[in-house]
Amino acid sequence: MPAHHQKYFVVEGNIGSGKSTFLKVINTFLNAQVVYEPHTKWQNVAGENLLERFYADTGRWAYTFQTYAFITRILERERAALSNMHPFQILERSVFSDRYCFAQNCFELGLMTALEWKLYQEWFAWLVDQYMVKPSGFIYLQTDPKICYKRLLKRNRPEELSVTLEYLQQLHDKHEKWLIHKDGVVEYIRETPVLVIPCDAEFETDRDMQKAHMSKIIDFLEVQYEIPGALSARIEMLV
Ligand code: TTP
Ligand code: MG
Repeated sequence: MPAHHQKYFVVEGNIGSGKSTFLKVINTFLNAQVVYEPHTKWQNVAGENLLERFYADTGRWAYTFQTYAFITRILERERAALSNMHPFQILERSVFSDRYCFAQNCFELGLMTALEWKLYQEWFAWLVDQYMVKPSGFIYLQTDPKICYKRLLKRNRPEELSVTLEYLQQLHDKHEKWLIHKDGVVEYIRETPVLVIPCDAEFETDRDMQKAHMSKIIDFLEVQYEIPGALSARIEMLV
């Protein structure tokens, strides 16, 4: 099916909130194609580690990083769509979290200049309006920043050593502002439904918790969007 015809949902949440772990659970239980965040691409751009540069000197690289994150997210979804045998896709983050959480935060902290922020917003608005397929819904993993921080330390990615609890708190506030309060969000996605899943409790190793999360997702997908086949295939594992 062509990429622009495919329905997709987005799992959103702070750094370390549990998105990748959540997508693995979806992959086990549901008939959906999961598309992970393309961070390995950011770690090797013609031999350079852009993610590392971004964290090492955010003021210098924020704008550059955001442009590359935008394009790689779109290409990753389209590439995956070409081989998708499932009725829909579920993505890890989107250009919208880039815009409303990460880029916005960089600007507010003075890590993007007013000029860079203006340029970013101009091309973002145009590309989103002219070219993007709208997400059918957001699945927001709402996790206490202190718990995100613990999970981050556990994962121990070298590029993320400079990430502080304070930074995670700022990003958390941005997610809440965007997905819960819909504050300052463009018309384009203001009406897009949001399913909130509290994710403070451990679920990486807790099968019952995983099933409880999946039941919520299934209700969200099937009741609201009537996606045929969403329940099929692996649903028997839920009972
Ligand atoms: P990830 O699922 O990797 O977090 P994320 O995908 O939201 O992060 P990013 O924004 O960078 O993409 O979880 C982070 C770490 O926490 C990982 O090592 C797994 C661990 N973890 C647990 O130990 N228990 C849990 O219940 C969850 C959700 C994650
Ligand atoms: Mg992840």
